[in-house]
Amino acid sequence: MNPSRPVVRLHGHLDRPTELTVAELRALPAHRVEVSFDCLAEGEQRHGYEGPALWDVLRAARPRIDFSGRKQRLRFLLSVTGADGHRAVVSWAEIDPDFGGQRILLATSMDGAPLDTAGPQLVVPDDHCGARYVSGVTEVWLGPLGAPAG
Ligand SMILES: Nc1nc2c(c(=O)[nH]1)N[C@H]1C(S)=C(S)[C@@H](COP(=O)(O)O)O[C@H]1N2
Ligand SMILES: [Mo]
Repeated sequence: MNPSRPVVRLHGHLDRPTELTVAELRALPAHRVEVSFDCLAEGEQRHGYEGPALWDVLRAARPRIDFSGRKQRLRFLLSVTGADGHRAVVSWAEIDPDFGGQRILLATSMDGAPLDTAGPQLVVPDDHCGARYVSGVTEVWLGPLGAPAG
């Protein structure tokens, strides 16, 4: 990986797994959001982010999910990993317009500053806590949850 031009690896249950740079993410329709979230360490943060919806990024990679009904997709989840190993789960239903329809973004800029070098940031506008705002995203995995064990 070229550290000055980080890529996000989209993998898992996808017909078109791929690696995308921040510049390539900008080719998708962009959304702009102003958010505030609470950080346990730093207190309240306010930022403006711009970037494509995670939903659009994933649809382009062709999720191997049966969309004929609505129940089949509910066991799918996304695992989003940052460059430092910080990782958060997003359930498919959170971003699916038939369910939560949250406008979760993979931001390509923060407060007007491009994230090409740092890598994109996950933006979860409805979260009160900032911990899912995973920065320097390197990996998004999509897959189904197996039968609960243990
Ligand atoms: N990769 C990565 N992203 C991360 C974290 C982290 O430790 N690693 N911390 C999270 C936490 S706890 C918060 S509150 C926000 C802080 O975002 P900010 O530094 O942009 O204000 O980033 C989140 N994103
Ligand atoms: Mo935080």
